[in-house]
Amino acid sequence: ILSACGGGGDSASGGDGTVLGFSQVGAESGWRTANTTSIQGAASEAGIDLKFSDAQQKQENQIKAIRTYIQQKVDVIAFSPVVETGWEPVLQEAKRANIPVILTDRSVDTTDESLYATFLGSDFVAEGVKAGDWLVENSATSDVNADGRINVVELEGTTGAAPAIDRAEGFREAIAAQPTIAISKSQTGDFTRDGGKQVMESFLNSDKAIDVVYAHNDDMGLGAIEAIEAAGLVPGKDIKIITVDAVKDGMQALADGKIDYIVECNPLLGPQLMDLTKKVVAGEEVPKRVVTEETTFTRDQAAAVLADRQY
Ligand code: GZL
Repeated sequence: ILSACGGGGDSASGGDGTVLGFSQVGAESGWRTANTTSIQGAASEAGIDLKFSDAQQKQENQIKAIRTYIQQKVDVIAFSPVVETGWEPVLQEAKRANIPVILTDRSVDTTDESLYATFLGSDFVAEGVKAGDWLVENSATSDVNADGRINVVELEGTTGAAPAIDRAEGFREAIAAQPTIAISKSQTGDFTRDGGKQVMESFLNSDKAIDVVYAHNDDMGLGAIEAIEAAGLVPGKDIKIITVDAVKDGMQALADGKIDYIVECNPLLGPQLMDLTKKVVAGEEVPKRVVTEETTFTRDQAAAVLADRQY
């Protein structure tokens, strides 16, 4: 879906005529819709003419959109790569067309760093480490099975996506500090609420001794809560839940005691993206990597900030 929105390129909107072509992953989660809102709002604020496309989580749609932006001779292309691999051909085409590319949110797996000007987004490995560290620090209070082990099941993000790969890696790095913690099952729920619910239903059907769910985003954690309650169990009590994002619905569940800990992944990348876009157009140096600022939330912390959350 290609749509033009944001500040017009003409002087009437105070715009400097910069045209930014953006290919978004889709609208799969609360995080994603908040990210889109931030980008569209920031483009209007900055007077940048935004051409926006929603790839519905399909890489071929993102590649098509990038090719369209190249044909339209936009000033800058930005996108959030749905998966890490398969981008070099279309990024070579953008480079040959002298159109700079900004990666936002997720990164690509390439050794040729000349294919993009900068990558603005979170450190997903660090997010996974924060999630694992919390479990290690709270493993004493977590219900352990008769065999003294803490049985973790993992709801993975989209297969091949940087946040899924890195959040899995960081979590495993952290829980290695506590050998009683073991991940018994891991399956993708594709970052969606329905995906998390369906996978959690299958986990519960085959395992009655689950102690912890580690979900790579709030939406899958919220789906898992539906499955846990449908099975007659109490989320946050019978089964502890750790998620990543900190969107409103996740923070509400945390404050309500159904989720135990949330690692924030900040979706409000719009203003920084527009600042980087203007710098790149002006030919100014930009850092190759801009890491997003973000924190973590316990139950009490969520309750304290819930009313003020923007998304
Ligand atoms: C993370 C982002 C992930 C979110 C999910 O930066 O790519 O994709 O964690 C979203 O909610 O679907």
